[in-house]
Amino acid sequence: MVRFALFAALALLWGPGAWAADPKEAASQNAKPQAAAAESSETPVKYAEPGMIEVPGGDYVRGRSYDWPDMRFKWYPNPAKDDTPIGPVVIPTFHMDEAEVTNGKYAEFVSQTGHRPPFHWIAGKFNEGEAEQPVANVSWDDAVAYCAWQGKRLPTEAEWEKACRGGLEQKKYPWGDAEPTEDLAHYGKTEGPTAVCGKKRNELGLCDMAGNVWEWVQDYYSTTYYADFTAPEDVENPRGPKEGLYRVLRGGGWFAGQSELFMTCSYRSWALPAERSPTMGFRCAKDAPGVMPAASK
Ligand SMILES: [Ca+2]
Repeated sequence: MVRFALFAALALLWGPGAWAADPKEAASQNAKPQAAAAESSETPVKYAEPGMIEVPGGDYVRGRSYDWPDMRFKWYPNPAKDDTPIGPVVIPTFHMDEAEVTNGKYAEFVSQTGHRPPFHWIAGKFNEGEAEQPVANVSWDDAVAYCAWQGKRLPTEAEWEKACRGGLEQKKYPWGDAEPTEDLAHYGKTEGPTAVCGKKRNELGLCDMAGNVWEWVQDYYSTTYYADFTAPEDVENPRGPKEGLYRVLRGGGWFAGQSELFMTCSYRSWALPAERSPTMGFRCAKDAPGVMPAASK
């Protein structure tokens, strides 16, 4: 337990910018792509529109509803409690990309718009064999620009968490409370990300909500956002703090230094919007037709 606490404390003291940046050193340019795992979903996926899945609106309990084994120690770092207290939120029905945006899709965007490619692409092109891997080394602004080009937007933090949970209530992970395995998530690696949708989909049919790459969401980050969340109107379609330095990242990534706790549906990370890391990508969302817009800022 103490070892766990020390690790968690170190990870936090290190700071998210630091540990988001750290994998850059681990990600060798010569890293070989992982072979795409076989599609493990047996239930046919129900699409709302090509590549997108409807996330039913309604209320759910947001946040971490269980204790970490050592969090009752007085010295436990406060930022680790940023996903508490839990509370109900209500979001409208929306559409979510089934998968993280891939290199292949991002390359179309780069070629059609002249937008800057990720800095590790050589001569503006991703490595052969990596078309189906999630794009990484993209800033929050790159992600926003890509989604806008697609007629979409980033999901809000509350939307992302609802999508992660699917129909499950107050569970740790997209699949329930069982600890992650190789079949469920791509994590604990040194080589890099893997082709999207190679692991078991969640109940809604969404891929890689835990692991593969961290995902930018729309909201600004504040450590005390959930604790400050007291006004009744905050419950309805929350969109995060009005301002901030950092943007939220969700879902954990492939990198070995990032433990299971980062892959829970409640875990909140953050980075400067300009940060680009081999562990960080994104997916887009969209208002459902005829439903009140979710994010306008
Ligand atoms: Ca992910």
